[in-house]
Amino acid sequence: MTEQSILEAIGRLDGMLFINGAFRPGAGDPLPVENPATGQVIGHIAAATDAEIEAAVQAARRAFRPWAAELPKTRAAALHRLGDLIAADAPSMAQIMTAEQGKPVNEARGEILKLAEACHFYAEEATRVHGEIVPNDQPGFQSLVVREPIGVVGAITPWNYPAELVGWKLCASLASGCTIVIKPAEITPFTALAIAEKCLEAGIPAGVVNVLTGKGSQVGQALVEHPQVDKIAFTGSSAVGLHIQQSCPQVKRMSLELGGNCPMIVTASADVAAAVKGAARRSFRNCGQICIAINRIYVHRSVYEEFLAGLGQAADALSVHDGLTHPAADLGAMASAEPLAKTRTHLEDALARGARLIAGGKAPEGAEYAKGHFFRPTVVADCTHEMLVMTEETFGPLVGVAVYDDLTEAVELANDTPYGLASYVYARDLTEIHALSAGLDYGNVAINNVDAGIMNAPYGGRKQSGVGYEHGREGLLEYFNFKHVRLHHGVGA
Ligand code: TXE
Repeated sequence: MTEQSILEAIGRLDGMLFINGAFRPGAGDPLPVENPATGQVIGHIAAATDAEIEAAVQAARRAFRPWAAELPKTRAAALHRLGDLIAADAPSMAQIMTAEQGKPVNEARGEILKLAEACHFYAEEATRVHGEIVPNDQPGFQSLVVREPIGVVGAITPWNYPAELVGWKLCASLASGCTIVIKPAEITPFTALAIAEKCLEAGIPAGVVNVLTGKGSQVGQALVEHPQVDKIAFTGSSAVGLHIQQSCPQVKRMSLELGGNCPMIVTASADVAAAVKGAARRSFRNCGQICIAINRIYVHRSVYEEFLAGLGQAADALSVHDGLTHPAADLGAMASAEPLAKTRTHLEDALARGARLIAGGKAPEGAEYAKGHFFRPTVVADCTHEMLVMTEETFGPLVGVAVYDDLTEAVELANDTPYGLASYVYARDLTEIHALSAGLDYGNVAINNVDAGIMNAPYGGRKQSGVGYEHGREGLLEYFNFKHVRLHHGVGA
């Protein structure tokens, strides 16, 4: 797609809301959306007004009973159509995502295709939500456990994975029979609106899916507080997640996928080359703007310098470019000035406290980078827990490396954080592998790989990384209430 055709594709979504099965121009104040690689304004969102928020929630309310009453195979067929439509339009949806978020087009297309896979996965799961018949302790009784969809879901999503982090909530809602009102991040609204277009094309009934744009503190907060929103599905910062929990005026179901500060441990028995490859991928993909990104690495002294040399070379070999003009680049622009500023702060703090710069450390040089939020993949070594890079989520292309001697010490350091989302281990000694997978206090432990989240296994964190799960059967059951029906046959009354 040319830049002009991208702007035309975004143009039809500019300022729009998706309410009750139709796009309508928002009546609220326009907020600009920028291309983070160039600073160019590519469109605007309308801050949804109270009346528009009410219209979306009421549309979802009205659509809930009929949608929940559909046969599972009907909901599954809609999800399969949606997955096919998204996959077919992946190239142009990817360009829209890159224009608003910055990740290179090839990476954006990969995310869109994974969203299509999620549609097909949840289509299959929709037809397998079985209840249970529980054996009773008294003759003549039988207990049935019935799963019933919760109702209207308010989904509030961030900017780092604008398709998947919307899609996982959308798919689970559609599969379970819930209806949904989505509030995407202010800086990445157009991907969510493009997904809504596919829902319309897929023939999903009016009101089942709605998209409101606007500021989180207004539109997101309105969904949290709305008495007719039955569940909140949130992905974002731990600070906002906690605020949502504390500010919600009713008791309602919540699934909160929050921040992380993920460690990696490389033991003396590790395949160091594999560990370097995994660390480079998981530390710098999407510019490190992912909750399961590796923030800090603990390396056994016997392989420390070998690992550092390898990771330094791997980081320096990564390409950084405007993701639209260089679709195959390894890193694009960071999504906004905020994560870039935080990355610089963590880097300066580490160097000031004695860290050693191994790779990167500054923005790439050249005219193409002048107007965007670019930064080289950066590695600092000899880190300690006095440094922000080892104790706070950076959410940028910066990773801190520390040396260790004793495995127990490495586990203590890795667990020394209020977060508990994902952790990574490279080791070939089985005793070490068992000790680490048991000792690491995280929702996900990846051993000799860096793929912490797959669609058919539960994905979620503990501690300040959130509550609830996405993916898998567990992720779908987050959208159901359970009803215990205790039946007496009347025999032997
Ligand atoms: O998250 P925010 P952002 C972390 C990461 C990152 C930080 C900020 O540390 O640096 O969060 O990222 C809406 N009531 N993660 O800005 O601010 C907001 O409009 C209701 C980890 O994306 O939490 C947006 O739609 N909603 C995470 C959404 O919440 C509110 C992925 C997320 O915004 C609100 C992303 C309010 N008061 C960020 N304030 C992960 N686990 O991957 C904001 N919002």
